[in-house]
Amino acid sequence: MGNGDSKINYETVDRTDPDAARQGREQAEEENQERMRRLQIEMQRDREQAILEAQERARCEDEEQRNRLERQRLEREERERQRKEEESFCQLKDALMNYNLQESPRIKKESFRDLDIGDMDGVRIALIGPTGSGKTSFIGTIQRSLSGDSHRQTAFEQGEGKEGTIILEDYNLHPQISLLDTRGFFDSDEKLMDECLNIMSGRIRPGEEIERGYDGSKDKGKGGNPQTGRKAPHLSKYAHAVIFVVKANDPRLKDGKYKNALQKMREHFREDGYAPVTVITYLDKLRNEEDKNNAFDMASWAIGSSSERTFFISNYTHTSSDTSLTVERTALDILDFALLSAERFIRIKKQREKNQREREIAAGGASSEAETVEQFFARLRKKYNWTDQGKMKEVVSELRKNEINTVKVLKELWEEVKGEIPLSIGMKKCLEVEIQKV
Ligand SMILES: Nc1nc2c(ncn2[C@@H]2O[C@H](COP(=O)(O)OP(=O)(O)O)[C@@H](O)[C@H]2O)c(=O)[nH]1
Ligand SMILES: [Mg+2]
Repeated sequence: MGNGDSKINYETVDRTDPDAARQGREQAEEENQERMRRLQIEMQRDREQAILEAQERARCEDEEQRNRLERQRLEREERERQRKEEESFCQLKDALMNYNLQESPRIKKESFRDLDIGDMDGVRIALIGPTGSGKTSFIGTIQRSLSGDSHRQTAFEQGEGKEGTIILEDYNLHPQISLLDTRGFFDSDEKLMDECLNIMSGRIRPGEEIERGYDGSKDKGKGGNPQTGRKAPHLSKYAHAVIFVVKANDPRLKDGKYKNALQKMREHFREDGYAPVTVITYLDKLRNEEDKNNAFDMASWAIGSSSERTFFISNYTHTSSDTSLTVERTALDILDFALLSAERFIRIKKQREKNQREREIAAGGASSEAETVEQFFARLRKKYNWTDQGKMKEVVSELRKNEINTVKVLKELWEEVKGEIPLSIGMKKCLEVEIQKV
């Protein structure tokens, strides 16, 4: 890392103004709820009709009429099945539209118990795959499945000449979900690929030299972009889940070079705790089950993915954009699965952070904001060989009376309380130094 002249541009794509986006979301949500209400009415009507038909069937003696009623019954049952499917799709859509990591994660809420995720502003899902595999179309398909026609296919409308210059591009799909489109990834040199992976998986740690990676060239006006010019990415800025996107029967997948690159990435991700999902696009070009099996075998040979984590989809494209419940259902299922995977990743990372903090505190090392005042004083006592334990207890209980329980609060209120703390000037000096380090 470090001294190469490679350059990664990482920008947030937001083509709509926030107000319009919010309005679009509200409208889409209302439309979806209206659709659910309509379905419920229709389903109720079907149920009523079913009762009437059953009565009619019981009365009926004529053979021909009985056959007619039987056909009617089968048709109605088929209709009911479709409506149930549509309803379940609308419910998933509603849940995803209202997605909130803190309030309503897709994993059990208790999974985050004892972990502070208040600093996470959502989840980011990275899409990885060769040029032409359908990444951008897939983003467009998800966007449309989630927001209906209100912001139709914004991901499709990107400028052409960008490929190759912008390698990582964030789409704000939803206030809490963004999709990271990796462009021209496979075509660039290996060093650049490494750096991309490092940023995505948070392997480049705070303090390392990566500012140049976050090129601020797109940062003109608008008060700056929070993604760019950032020195050390916070967990909330990493990719939290990975989706490999490959085109069904893409001949490149047979090439050992691609296989190498894909498996190298997979290895890299595994180490970091990701469980990547695979999406095989161009389902519309597969004629039968055998084609599908072949496509799966080829993708799985190249990526090493398992069948439980692999999905097939026919993306919405410029030429095929008729609304399809099957396509949208698949797109949202994949999104849902990826969110789940992202949340598990966040949980693992947060748990690791917490363990690390506790170890550091126990070892008397670097302090943290969450450290309690007791822990803080215990640590300082060891470090500076303070002997007067009674004094220490008195100070802590004085602080506690004033609702100062953690070092963070102590730091914030230091100016107000420092005069009142019953400690020697020397001890206060040490305290001051340590508080500054927090
Ligand atoms: N028939 C079909 N075409 C697709 C599908 N997904 C993408 N495409 C087309 O494949 C081409 C490349 O897709 P694009 O999303 O730009 O790929 P990217 O380079 O990975 O972002 C475009 O012409 C798309 O319209 C699909 O599922 N079926
Ligand atoms: Mg693209």
